[in-house]
Amino acid sequence: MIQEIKGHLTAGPHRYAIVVSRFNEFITAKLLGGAVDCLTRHGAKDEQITVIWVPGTIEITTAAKKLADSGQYAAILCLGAVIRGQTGHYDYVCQQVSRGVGTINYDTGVPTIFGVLTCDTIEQAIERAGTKQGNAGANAALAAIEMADLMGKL
Ligand code: INI
Repeated sequence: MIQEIKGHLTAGPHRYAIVVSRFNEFITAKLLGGAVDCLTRHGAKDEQITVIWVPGTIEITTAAKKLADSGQYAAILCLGAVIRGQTGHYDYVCQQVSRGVGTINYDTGVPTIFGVLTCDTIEQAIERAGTKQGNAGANAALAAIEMADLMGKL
């Protein structure tokens, strides 16, 4: 018989950390709202959620690594919004944060969720921050809840 292991979408007793970038706060505040709303609607109490603000997306991984190393959190949500400008800065920020989040996952084993928008236009970001394309913060929260539950079963 095949054994199947799945994470369920109940927040359980776990603690969740949300690291959110202040850069493009017009967008990231919406992602944060979506993430907190999703966590609480899946059973998390306020005391189980810690929000950490950082200056920009580049700084997300510095805080996330420290939180993962602390062993206090079942999952860490990384929320940011990188929007392409007229220079190559966008590419460096995207590379840094995606590599950083991946490294934290591998190195610490703490589910560290990539909830960073990487968009060509502000319109694309707005569409993913609670309008046409849903809310990427809420999606990140669902992944965090599922992974937190799953990790306890593996
Ligand atoms: N930070 C973002 O979160 N989004 C961006 O779109 C962005 N752009 O394009 O410049 C951005 N830059 C700041 C960066 O994350 C750092 O805070 C900064 O370089 C200081 O380290």
